[in-house]
Amino acid sequence: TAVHIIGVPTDYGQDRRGVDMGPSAIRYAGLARELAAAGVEVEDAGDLPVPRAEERDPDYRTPSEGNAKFLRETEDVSDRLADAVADTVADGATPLVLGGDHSVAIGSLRGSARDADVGAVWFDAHGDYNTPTTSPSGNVHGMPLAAALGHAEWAGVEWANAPRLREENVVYVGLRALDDTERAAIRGSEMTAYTMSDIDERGITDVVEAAITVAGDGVDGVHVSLDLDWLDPGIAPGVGTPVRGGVTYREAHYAMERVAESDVLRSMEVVEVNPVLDEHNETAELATELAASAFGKRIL
Ligand code: DIR
Ligand code: MN
Ligand code: MN
Ligand code: MN
Repeated sequence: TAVHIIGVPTDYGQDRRGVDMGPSAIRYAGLARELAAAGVEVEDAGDLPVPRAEERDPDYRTPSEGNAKFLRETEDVSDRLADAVADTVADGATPLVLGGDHSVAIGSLRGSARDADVGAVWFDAHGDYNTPTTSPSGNVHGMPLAAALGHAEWAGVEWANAPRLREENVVYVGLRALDDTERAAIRGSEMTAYTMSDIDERGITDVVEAAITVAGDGVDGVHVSLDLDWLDPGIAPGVGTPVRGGVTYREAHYAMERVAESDVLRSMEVVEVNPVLDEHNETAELATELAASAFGKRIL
């Protein structure tokens, strides 16, 4: 496998500055070296140019005038990222997108699903299924799955939709923090949701196996979205919206090892690493190790 790294230093999608340094922090933690050690051919495509949030006006509204912030900027980044991801896949390589906040998933999903049917596994504490009118925060990092699936006000928003991603092939793993409207929308959808309670009850092996099977059913490949707040904040403190009770170091590694073994990975992103909130770049180091596992690194 060849992996192409695409950095997307955005922080438009949430309120804490610093997540735009995620791509640097992850590279500094040795991503290319770790992937090479895993036997992967690596090419670093650098970062997409992302204008600084301070130089922009967050207040442009629509889709359908909700409260979503920086939508114009998010559209611009999503368009360019979708092209980069689609081109990478067309070249026969696997894109590894480094966020930035989770709004980058809009572009990743649209690009990955441009010429193929794809599923998605969402490793996250959160549902990321808000819309500009249901969102309590107005932060687009809480909306990318709804955007890609064309849910509610996101319907027909061409730059945000991934028409060849179907709800039936979208699976959450490790949910533990949902907004009320989000909870209702997820219950009413065709997505599959495994919460932390499911992991407690069935174990990570069983849950991840089921997730990959559902996401990969009848599609050409699977997009893996890894939000570092999926992990317990004790081991991943450098995230903007930590939620206690997350997965452990070994559970996370096992899940990524299983992703590698399943051989369905079409594209991946690692998001929400914020080195400003972290003391020794621990979270970026963890992100690096987990990406290496997802691309085939083994203990023995
Ligand atoms: C919250 C937080 N549900 C929101 N979402 C996060 O702002 O919509 N997603 N942190 O990862
Ligand atoms: Mn997220
Ligand atoms: Mn999250
Ligand atoms: Mn456009």
